[in-house]
Amino acid sequence: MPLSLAFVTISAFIAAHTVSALPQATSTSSTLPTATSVVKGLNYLARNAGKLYFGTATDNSELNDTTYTGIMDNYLHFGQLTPENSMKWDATEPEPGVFTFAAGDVIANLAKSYGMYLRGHNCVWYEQLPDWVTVNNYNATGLTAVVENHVSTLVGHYADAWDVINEPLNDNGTFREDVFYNTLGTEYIPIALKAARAADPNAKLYINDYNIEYVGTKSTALQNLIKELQADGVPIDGVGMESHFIVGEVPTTLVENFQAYADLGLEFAITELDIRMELPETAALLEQQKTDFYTVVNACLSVSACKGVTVWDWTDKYSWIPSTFPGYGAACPWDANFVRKPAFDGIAIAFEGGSI
Ligand code: 9MR
Repeated sequence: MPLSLAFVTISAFIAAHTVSALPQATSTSSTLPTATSVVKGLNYLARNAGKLYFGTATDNSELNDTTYTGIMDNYLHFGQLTPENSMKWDATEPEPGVFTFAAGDVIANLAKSYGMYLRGHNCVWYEQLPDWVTVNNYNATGLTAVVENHVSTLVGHYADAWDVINEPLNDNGTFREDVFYNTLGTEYIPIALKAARAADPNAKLYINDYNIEYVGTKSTALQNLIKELQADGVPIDGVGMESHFIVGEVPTTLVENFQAYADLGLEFAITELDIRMELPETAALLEQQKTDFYTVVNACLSVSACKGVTVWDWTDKYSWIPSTFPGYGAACPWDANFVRKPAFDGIAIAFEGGSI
C-alpha cells in the first residue's frame, strides 16, 4: 500500500509546534559573507508563494548527524524529501525479485512524520543498476517483466511523486543506449509508466533529466517524446528539471523552456538544484551564487506548473559535487558548517517576491 502522506498546512504545523526563528548564522573563521535574512523557513516561504514545497535530497548516512537533522527535520524549512540513493534499483532490488525497503523506508517515514512530500527517486535508470539486470541477458519479454515488477513494487510501496524514468536521453537528444533501450527500444518508457500508474493511480509520474532546463536540442527531444507518449495514451504527469548549474552560467531561457512543458499540460519541478563554483569560494562568487539561486527559484515562480524546488542536499557538507567535479564545490545554500550562505537569501528573496 502506498504511504499516505498527509500534507500538513503551515497553520496546522505552527499550531502544533513551538516556532522560533531559525538560528542565525554564526560567523565562520573566514570573512566570507553569510545570509542575513530572518525568515521562518524556506518551505514556509514556498508555500506562501503558492508552491507545494521547498525540499531537499537527503541520504541515510547523513541522518546520523544530529546537527544536520536538527536543521532539516523542520517542515518550515523543508516540505519535501528525495532519497539521494536509497530508493535506487541497486538499493531496492539487489537480486531478482528480492526487495529491500529498509533504507528507503527510513526516509519515507521521516518525510511522513513531518508531513513532507516524498519524491521517489528513481525507478528506471542506467546507473546504480545491479549487475543482474544486465548480465542475465534478458530478452524483450523477460526484461519487460523485470521492469514491470520493479516499477510496480516500488511505486506501490512509496507515494506522492516518482521519477519513473531517469535520464533517458543523451545531450544530443538521442536515446541513451542502456540495457533498457538496447533490449526494448523506446518501449521501455511506456512499459514503466503504465506499470507505475497501475501500482498507484495517485502518484505523480515524472521523467527526470538534466540539460533539459533550457531551450535546446535535448529539451526539444524530450518534448517530442512526451507528445508521443501523450498521443499514445501513456500516463505522464511531469518533468523533473535536475538543474545542476554552475555559478554565473545559469541558463537564460529557463522560463521560456518551462512554459513549453506547461503548454503540454504537464507539471514540472526543479528536482536536483545545486549551483557549483570553482574553488576557492570568494565573496564575489557567493554573491553571484545568490543571484543564480534567485534566478532559478524565480523561474519556478513564473510558471504555475512548477510545483516546487528541491536542492540536491542543502549543505556543502554532503554535496556530491566535489567528488564528481574536482576543484568545484560550495554548491548548496548552507556551507559545510551549516552556516547559511548568501544563496539562502537569494532563495528567500525570490519566494518573498522581492528582487535583487
Ligand atoms: O548524489 C548521488 C550520489 O550520491 C551518487 O553517488 C550518484 C551515483 O550516480 O548519484 C547521485 O545522484 C544523481 C541522481 O540520482 C540523478 N541525477 C544526478 C545526480 C548527481 O549525480
